[in-house]
Amino acid sequence: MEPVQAYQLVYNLMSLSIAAMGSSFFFFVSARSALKPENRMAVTLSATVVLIALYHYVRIFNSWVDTAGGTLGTFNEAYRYVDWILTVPLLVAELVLVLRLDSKLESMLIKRNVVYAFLMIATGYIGEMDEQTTVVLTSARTIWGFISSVFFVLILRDLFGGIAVSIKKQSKEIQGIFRILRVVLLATWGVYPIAYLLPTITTSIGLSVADGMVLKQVGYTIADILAKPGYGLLIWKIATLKDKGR
Ligand code: RET
Repeated sequence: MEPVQAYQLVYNLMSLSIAAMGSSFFFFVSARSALKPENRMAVTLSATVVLIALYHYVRIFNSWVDTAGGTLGTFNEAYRYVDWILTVPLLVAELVLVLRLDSKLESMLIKRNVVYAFLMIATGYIGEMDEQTTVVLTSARTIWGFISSVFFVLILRDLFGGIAVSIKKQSKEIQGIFRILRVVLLATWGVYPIAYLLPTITTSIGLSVADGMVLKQVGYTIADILAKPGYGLLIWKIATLKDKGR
């Protein structure tokens, strides 16, 4: 990729992300007030998530511009991790909350998965600081990435196993949307570990180190738009069905 094109691609995606976070914040705040009070919490969390992300994307965008895409100084990746460490536990919690499971199961699932989410991001961050650009199994990027993935698998195990049992008690419509939501979650959350490893494989597939960094930013940014506003819309849809008593 030409350096200028690469810079602009990421610049435009980050700009789109700011627009997506800001507009979806407005939507979630308006939509939540139309729900019955007992169904509002999950949508409130969606609004909180996109507001946190709006702030961080302004910082991320500024860092991209200030460092000319990492070519004039170090692009600050820490903003993403601060954003994720705050938002991923909230995203997990809203998924459990919107289903209105029995309160014992609900509190157990939330507590456990909030801890897993926190550890997944914290351990991933340690590896992210390693600027490894070739595949080396013993590099900090690979090892911490692996440790982080263990927590990722534990979250998926609860979402696909733990919750699945109580999902059978939900209405057919909610079961249908929940299935879509799970696939969306797997497909979008799965992009993060792939993007994380991209910088280490680009040189082996004939791309440059700079391409690897750009593709990682593209992957993280698109995944964030789908995993926050996109996911929030599905959560809102479930909340509206609960509202109608379905
Ligand atoms: C890391 C490190 C490498 C291994 C794994 C990772 C997973 C990250 C995930 C992030 C999800 C973020 C979301 C943000 C939206 O608000 C940390 C990249 C497994 C799953 C959903």
